[in-house]
Amino acid sequence: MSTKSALQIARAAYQPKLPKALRGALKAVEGEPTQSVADQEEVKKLFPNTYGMPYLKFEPADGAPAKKSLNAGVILSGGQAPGGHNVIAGLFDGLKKLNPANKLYGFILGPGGLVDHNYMELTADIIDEYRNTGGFDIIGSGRTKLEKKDQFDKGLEILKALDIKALVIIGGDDSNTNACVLAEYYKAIGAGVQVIGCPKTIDGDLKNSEIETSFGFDTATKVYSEIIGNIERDCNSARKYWHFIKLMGRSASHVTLECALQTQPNITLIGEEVEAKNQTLDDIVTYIAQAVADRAARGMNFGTVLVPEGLIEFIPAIKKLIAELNDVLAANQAEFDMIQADKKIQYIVSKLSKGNAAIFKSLPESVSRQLALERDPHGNVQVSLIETEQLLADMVGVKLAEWKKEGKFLGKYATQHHFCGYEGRCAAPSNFDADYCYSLGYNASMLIAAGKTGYMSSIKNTVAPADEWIAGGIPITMMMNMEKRNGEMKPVIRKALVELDGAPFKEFIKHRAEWARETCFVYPGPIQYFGPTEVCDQPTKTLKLEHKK
Ligand code: FBP
Repeated sequence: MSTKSALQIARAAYQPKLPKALRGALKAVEGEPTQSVADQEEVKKLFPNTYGMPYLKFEPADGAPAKKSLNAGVILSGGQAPGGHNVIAGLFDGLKKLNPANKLYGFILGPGGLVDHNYMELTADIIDEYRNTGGFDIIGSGRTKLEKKDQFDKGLEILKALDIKALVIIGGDDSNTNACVLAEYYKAIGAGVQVIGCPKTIDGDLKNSEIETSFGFDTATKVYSEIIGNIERDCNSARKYWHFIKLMGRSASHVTLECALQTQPNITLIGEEVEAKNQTLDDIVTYIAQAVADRAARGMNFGTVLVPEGLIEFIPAIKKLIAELNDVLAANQAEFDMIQADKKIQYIVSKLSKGNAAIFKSLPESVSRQLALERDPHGNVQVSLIETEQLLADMVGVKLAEWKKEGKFLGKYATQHHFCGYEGRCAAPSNFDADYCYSLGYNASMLIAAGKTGYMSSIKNTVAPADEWIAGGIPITMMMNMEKRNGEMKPVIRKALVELDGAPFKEFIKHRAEWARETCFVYPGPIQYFGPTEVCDQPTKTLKLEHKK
């Protein structure tokens, strides 16, 4: 039997705050019809049954209509993010409030559980064990891509067998894209199953004008900022190391930017800026080396560098290489699969254009192997496996050694590297994430009750106290555009990257020269769950800056 810590026991009793908007009887009020963020004609054609639906907002209603009982299913999809259990708890409580006879089934280990008919009923005693805890272990998560008709049909068999009328998919942009395709398909064939999405990902890149933040970002960045602060304090105590810290966030640099705002390290790389400035790997290395040399000239042979996990993909030359690699792999998959493991790299090089082949060969083998050979089921490069922090630390060392010979660098340079990734994804949710997730889940049950499909659960006004949050639904088709995936144009949710004219980035560039020159470290300390509200209930700096609070 597993033993619980004192914090876990105390935290289990926390009652997440539910916005006023979700208390009592509700009615769904329709707003303006929507259209996709781009490529309207193509997206509309692909989603004839779910395109253009209006925004929804829940408002108080008089008396609750009697509800027929219904069964719902839930799937956790993709990378873990703090608060997932509270989404499920909120969904469960909402369903039970609608009708105590309602049942909730969880599909095991992600979308694969639906296709393989692997499920369990989530009863009150199971849910109670997981309230306010981190992780996705209540039913597990997975990255199976739900995209083919036979998967949808196989899923429908079990949904029918369990009399499930609504499915909630808790996932990132890829998983919600799949939720949207599934909603469209089930509606088109009259399957009688609603599909609702929930915005999850620590990466913070599933957001738009209507979704203010994805859940898990708040907790993960607070955990990482605590770790970075601790490293900074160690760094400032020993004054002998440059610490290179890679931060999770596959495609966007939101996590890195938020942690920089919280901890004020000496150097922070933002992938989106690297791309916009058309920088090369050597430009980045020179930039860091110069900051190291400048501090050394003032007697400071130490510092911290934050590196976003997805940096490598933002370097324009490497981005082009990855795009060609994707095309080459998509066009030659069958032949490629037959090639002996030790000949695969050679095969790929033979298919690349001259320029890309040269770049590919110039990369360290560990990096080129990752770019070429290892993809997740959605076709993404697994950047968490590329040790960019070590690569940069070593390349800066080589540059400084050259400068030493030329008399341009007279200091000392010793490095340590760290990766803040998996350490933060399953932390116990902060009050913000505990409340936000519970509300997202509860709100999903209200979207189900309102008979909606193809919507994402939306909770807005999140910089205000939870009481004032606004609840509703956003058609997922509204977030779509067309992008090339595995060599084909596909409808996908547009990822939100760091905006270089956005308030968080502007705040960062206002300070970065000073943070590089001086030692301005901030030590945020651990997440606090109990105590004064200014300590426990703060949203991220990103959210506050984006919503000007
Ligand atoms: P999601 O987009 O599914 O939320 O996952 C995000 C993430 O945590 C990335 O930051 C990271 O690159 C990736 O998952 C790691 O994937 P895995 O868990 O499969 O190692």
